[in-house]
Amino acid sequence: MSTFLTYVILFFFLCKTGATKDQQKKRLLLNDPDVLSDRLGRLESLVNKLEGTVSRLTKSQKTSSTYIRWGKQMCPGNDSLLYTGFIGGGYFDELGSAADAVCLPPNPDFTKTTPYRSSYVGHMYGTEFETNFFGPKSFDEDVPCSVCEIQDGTQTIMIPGKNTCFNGWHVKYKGNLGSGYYGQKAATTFICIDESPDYLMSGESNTNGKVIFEVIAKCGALPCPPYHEGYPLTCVVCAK
Ligand SMILES: [Ca+2]
Repeated sequence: MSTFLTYVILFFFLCKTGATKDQQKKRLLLNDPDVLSDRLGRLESLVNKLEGTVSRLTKSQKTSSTYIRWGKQMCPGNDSLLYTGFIGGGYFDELGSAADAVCLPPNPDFTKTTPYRSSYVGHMYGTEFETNFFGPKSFDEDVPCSVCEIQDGTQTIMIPGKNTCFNGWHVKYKGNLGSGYYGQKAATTFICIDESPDYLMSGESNTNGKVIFEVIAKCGALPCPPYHEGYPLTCVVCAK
């Protein structure tokens, strides 16, 4: 038993002595100017590397996104206006019309400046509201659009059927879903028309072109509820 106690005491003594020597070594090293200089150098190098990483990450996070505000001549909030122009697209009564809508700029550039005579072409028309649904006396009014760059996020999404955004996203603009009339020849796509649209100046006459109607729900494969037969669909553009 006494031998065992002797070993235990010896063990703790050796440990304590070892720790004390280590501590002394550390104190000595920290008081050594060469060691301090070396450590400072390594720290500076590490800080430089970290600064580079932070700078790269900050730049990559500044990558923003654009969206089109259909029916409006300005962007919401602090978003930058790239340009405001005219909704362009295919003629409503032509079978081969391009289906999509585009936001045409007001200052187009041309490389060919004589009228092209071939019949084998695509057509670009302006766009009219074809009902009074979208705004006061909107029927036949020509419709503008704006291309906006978001300043407070990097992603945008258009949600048909909603006029609020999900958690973590914020509303850029909300309004009503628009498309062509189902009985017309041209295919179209759904676009989100601002709830309070502007009209192009002097555009109230009936000249047709691409035309926009409200979109209503049709129950069946579409579950009702939550949808309702005949209810016009809202829409929202969200960003985060
Ligand atoms: Ca018109």
